[in-house]
Amino acid sequence: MSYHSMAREFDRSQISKPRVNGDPPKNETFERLLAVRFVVWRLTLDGLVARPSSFSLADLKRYPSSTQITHLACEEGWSYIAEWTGVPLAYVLNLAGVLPQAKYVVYFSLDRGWWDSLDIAEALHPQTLLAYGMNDQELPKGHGAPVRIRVPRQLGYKNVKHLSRITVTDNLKNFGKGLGSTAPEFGYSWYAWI
Ligand SMILES: Nc1nc2c(c(=O)[nH]1)N[C@H]1C(S)=C(S)[C@@H](COP(=O)(O)O)O[C@H]1N2
Ligand SMILES: [Mo]
Repeated sequence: MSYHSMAREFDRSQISKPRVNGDPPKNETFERLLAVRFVVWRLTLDGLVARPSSFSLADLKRYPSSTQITHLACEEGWSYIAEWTGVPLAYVLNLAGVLPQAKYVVYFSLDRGWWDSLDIAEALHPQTLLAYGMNDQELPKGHGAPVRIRVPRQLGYKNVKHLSRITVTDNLKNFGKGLGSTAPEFGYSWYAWI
């Protein structure tokens, strides 16, 4: 359970049948983005950073990529192993320059209802990815196109799909009910380490 421990990584032969939990966003913004294969999609990065930024999918794909074969475990009791490709969140945070007073990274979906947060240590962990690929393909619509966060040390719900914005903050009080995520509003824990 140390901050530096790594989630287990698997062999290609262990990749299993994926399962989708949650429908893609049902709004015009998402439909429009999908229709143009996300070329106008941007990921906003703001808050306690030296250089607030916005990234296209092409920008993210230009950065150093990382691939992992890891286990996604839903709190409801099912799981699967898949290969995920993306840019480490740490890389993108370092481009923007996280300010010293930062404590959490909060991230939001194009699906308005879904958002969650990580502490800075988890956000900078080498296995925490902004994933745009899954099992050697573009990230499918059901699994979070164009980009989702992949945090393999944490339960499924922390792995928010269809990202739209990331903000860096020193406290979680001003987001939603102040619990750091939608999940705790329904009785799940914010701290969802496996
Ligand atoms: N935007 C969004 N992100 C989401 C969800 C969702 O419904 N919408 N479901 C969460 C839950 S509960 C789980 S278990 C995982 C499932 O990811 P998968 O559908 O790619 O298997 O995504 C998480 N991220
Ligand atoms: Mo889940």
